[in-house]
Amino acid sequence: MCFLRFLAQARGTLARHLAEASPVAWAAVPPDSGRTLHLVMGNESCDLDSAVSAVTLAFVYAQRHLEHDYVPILNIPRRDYPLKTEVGHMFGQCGIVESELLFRDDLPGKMAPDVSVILVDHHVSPLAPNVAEILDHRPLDESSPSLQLLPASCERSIDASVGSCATLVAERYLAEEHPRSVAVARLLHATIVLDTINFAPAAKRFGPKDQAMVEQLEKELNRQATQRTVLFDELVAARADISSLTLTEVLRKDMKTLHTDRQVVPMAGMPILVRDFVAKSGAEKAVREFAAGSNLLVILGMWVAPADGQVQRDVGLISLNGQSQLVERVRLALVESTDPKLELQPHEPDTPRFMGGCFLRQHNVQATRKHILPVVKRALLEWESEHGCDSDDVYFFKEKPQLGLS
Ligand SMILES: [Mn+2]
Repeated sequence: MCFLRFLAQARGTLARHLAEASPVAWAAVPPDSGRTLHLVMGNESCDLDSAVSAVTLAFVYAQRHLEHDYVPILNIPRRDYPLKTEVGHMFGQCGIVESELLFRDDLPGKMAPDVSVILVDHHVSPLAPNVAEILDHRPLDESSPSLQLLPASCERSIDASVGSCATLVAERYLAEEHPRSVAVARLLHATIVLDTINFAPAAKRFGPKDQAMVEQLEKELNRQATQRTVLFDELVAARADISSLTLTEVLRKDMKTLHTDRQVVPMAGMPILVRDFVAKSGAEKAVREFAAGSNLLVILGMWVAPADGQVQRDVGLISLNGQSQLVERVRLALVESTDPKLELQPHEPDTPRFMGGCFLRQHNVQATRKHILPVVKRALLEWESEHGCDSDDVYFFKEKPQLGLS
């Protein structure tokens, strides 16, 4: 069966395994079929690696084990798919349409014990008791309690020496002659090139296996290694292309949530500068919609000049209910942070006023959210410990605001 037909049939395959009568629970598979349903799932960022690893591995296994069913699931709600612009770009190039893909919200809430799950590009999952196999390239997270819930029989292929989970899928794809698919080879190839930062020595994001797999895929696709740069630039541009997104979607595109005991603080990353974002008409409405229920919103902007690849970064802090002391506290923590120094300074010319927020240019462009998040968290915890629960100021925190993401 060809790859595209396999994807087109996935929904029907899944439906056969679901109870028609009860959409909230799994049906037992008809006893005479004996077919096990295997769900192949990537991680919740649904980046290119996760999406490609899921669809390609499901296809390869389905063609090799015809006695069972394999269904790829993208681990995001369907409405977030447009945010994954580089996934949409590569899938579109290969003729994969959104309506044929299956998402987390296509699954019922409860998982029957006889459903098998294959995790790609992650290994910590709430579905741990159902996991039969793992392909991942993140170092094993021994501290995670979900690891204890994995069945003893779970096959683990965890290889932190590779830059891309797609390399591990490519290894399996190339190990046997059947099946063969140009789309599968293209998707795996593109993902490895993107994840390894096009094998940039300075980034050190690849190992010998990534190299070997990319070369074998190029042989199959009849491509030259010299064509990689064009492909890499195209994928990076697709990832940063927000032209088809609403401003709220731009905020949601790459967000992480910081939790303390009393606060939920969304940290949005975006491929434009915050100062340019807040200058757009409708920005305030988007901010209120995105951060509804939270007190503080942190926005990290990054702009890569297309001409020379020069990076600019900036940071925005906005209190949704005008708590300027909290903004000031987090601002000070960031300005005084030395590990690393962020080198924050007002924009020149300064950003026009926007929702009472604070907007700073980050001159140390090497520092990322990974560095900024712990500084913000520490500041929030200190703030909370100084302002007891009985203070009027923080009374509403006790409500444990939910992130309104609609
Ligand atoms: Mn990955």
